[in-house]
Amino acid sequence: MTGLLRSGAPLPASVRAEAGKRGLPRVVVSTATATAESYLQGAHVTAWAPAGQVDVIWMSEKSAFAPGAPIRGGVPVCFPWFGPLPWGNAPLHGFARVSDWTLAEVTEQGDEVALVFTLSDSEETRASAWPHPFDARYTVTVGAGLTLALEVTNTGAEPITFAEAFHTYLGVGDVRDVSITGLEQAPYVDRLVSPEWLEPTGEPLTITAETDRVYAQPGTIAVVDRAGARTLTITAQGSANAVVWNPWIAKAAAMGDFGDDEWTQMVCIETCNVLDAAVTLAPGERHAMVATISVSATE
Ligand code: TA6
Repeated sequence: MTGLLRSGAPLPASVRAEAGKRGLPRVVVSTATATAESYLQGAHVTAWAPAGQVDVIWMSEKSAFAPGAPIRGGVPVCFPWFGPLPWGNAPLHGFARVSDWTLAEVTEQGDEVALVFTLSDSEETRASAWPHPFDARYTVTVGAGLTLALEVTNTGAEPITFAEAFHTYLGVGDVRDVSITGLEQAPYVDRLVSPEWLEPTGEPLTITAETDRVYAQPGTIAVVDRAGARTLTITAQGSANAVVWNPWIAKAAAMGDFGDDEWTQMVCIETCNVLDAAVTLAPGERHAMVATISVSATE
């Protein structure tokens, strides 16, 4: 899998390119501080484990890894829309996560490795439900933390508006024994009930049923994973929302690429700009959304 890097430059010793599942190309990072992997399809991170930790990123055993189909688990990059579109046969959560990104740069900085993926408008995207010129640059920095940075530039002559999300699947010991803090003061939409914004709950979120909520202006979010004896913390910049999702029993059973019993091992904490926080860029403008995930022992 040489030549994966657009420039043709050799990869650092800590990074290898290989054929991943179902032959889809991926890059694998192995350093003293962490291991990680990302597929070029969707620039989709499918693994990240700091040294001494079990994987923080959850993957379904049933993910299809089919060309052009969403990978179940990991960090889907949702762009330029979130969720289903009310019109057209558009893929759920946008075309970015089912597109082939280019691995433009790989750099080692101390004990971190930065992978830079790029995606721009193409004949295919211009024929989609969102036919606008754009450049997207997605930097995945692998170290004792995982930093995801999506920069979108409006390369056209008209304003563009888009939604975006890191649809991050986090692995937990048992989602029924998890407490999620940082959302106590955030208004939210319960997408299972209605589109109206509800008052903040004032307390940590626990998962006791199918959960699909959009929060406005969340703080730093912490997933206290008691069964996994660790806390996963997500800090964000350039993001107005967070989504919390767990399919619970029935929805997990209804998804062909999701094991019936897997729902207890994951929770999605999605750093995003969605609903009325969709991003509008004037021609030439750029917007960055950044999320950093870190792991600590649970007090
Ligand atoms: O972000 C939550 C959500 O929109 C849920 O409503 C459910 O549709 C889920 O995403 C689907 O996730 P997927 O990885 O299949 O796109």
